[in-house]
Amino acid sequence: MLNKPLVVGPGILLWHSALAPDVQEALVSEIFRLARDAPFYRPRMPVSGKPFSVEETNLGPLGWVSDETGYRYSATHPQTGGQWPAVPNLLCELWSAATNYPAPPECCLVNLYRGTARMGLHQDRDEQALDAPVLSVSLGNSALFRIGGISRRDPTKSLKLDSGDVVTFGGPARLAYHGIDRVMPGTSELVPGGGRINLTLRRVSQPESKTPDQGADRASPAL
Ligand code: MD3
Ligand code: FE
Repeated sequence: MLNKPLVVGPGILLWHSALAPDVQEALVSEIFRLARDAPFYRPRMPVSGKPFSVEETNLGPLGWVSDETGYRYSATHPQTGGQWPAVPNLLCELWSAATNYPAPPECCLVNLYRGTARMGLHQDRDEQALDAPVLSVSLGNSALFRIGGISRRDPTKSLKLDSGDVVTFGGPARLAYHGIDRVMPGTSELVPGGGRINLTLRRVSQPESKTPDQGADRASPAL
C-alpha cells in the first residue's frame, strides 16, 4: 500500500503522493457524502469563544470538538447530537500500514480550509494514547505546514504539504508544536468549491492489550 517514506525529521515520516488521483477523488466525495450526516461546523476557542477559521467535522467513535468550555473528545456532533459516521475502510488500512499501531484509529478529524483559513501553532495533547503516532492526509490545495519542538520557543521548520501526501508524527514528534501558516489558492481542483481538506487520524484511548504481558509496563510505552 505504501512505499518507503521520506524521514523529514525525528519521528516524522512523509509519503509524498501516497494516494493516486482517483483515490483522492473518491475520498473527497466520500467525505462530502458523510458530511451530510455530520455537517462541517466552526469550532470555537476555549474561553474567548472566537470561531476557528477552519471548519471541522469528525469520523469514528470519538470526535475532537472545541467551544468556550474547552477542547474534548465527544461521541456526538455538537449541533446534530448524532454519532459521527464511521472511518472509511481505506483510511483504517492506511493507518495500519503507515503506523503499524496494533489498534484502529478512534478519531478522524476532518479540517476544511476555505479562503484564508489557517491553524495557529499548537500541540495535540488531548489523547491518552501518546504512544500512537498521528496520521495526516492532505487533499486539495497545497499548504505551508510549520513544525517545531516540544517547547513553543523551539525553532520551527516549514514543509509544503501537497494533495495526496501522507505524514505520520510519532515518538519525539508526537508532542511537537505545529500549525498551518497558509493554504496556496489555485494549486488543486480536487475539492469542490476550492480549498484544502486535512484528515487527522488519532488513537485517543489506550487500547486493551492483546496479551497479559503487553500491558504490564504502562510507564514506558514503546514508541
Ligand atoms: C504533528 N491539523 O488537526 S496536519 C490538527 O493540516 C492539525 O489541518 C493540521 O494540526 C492540518 O490538529 C496539520 C499535520 C499534523 C497533525 C497532527 C500532529 C501534524 C502533527 C500531531 C503532532 C505533531
Ligand atoms: Fe494538530
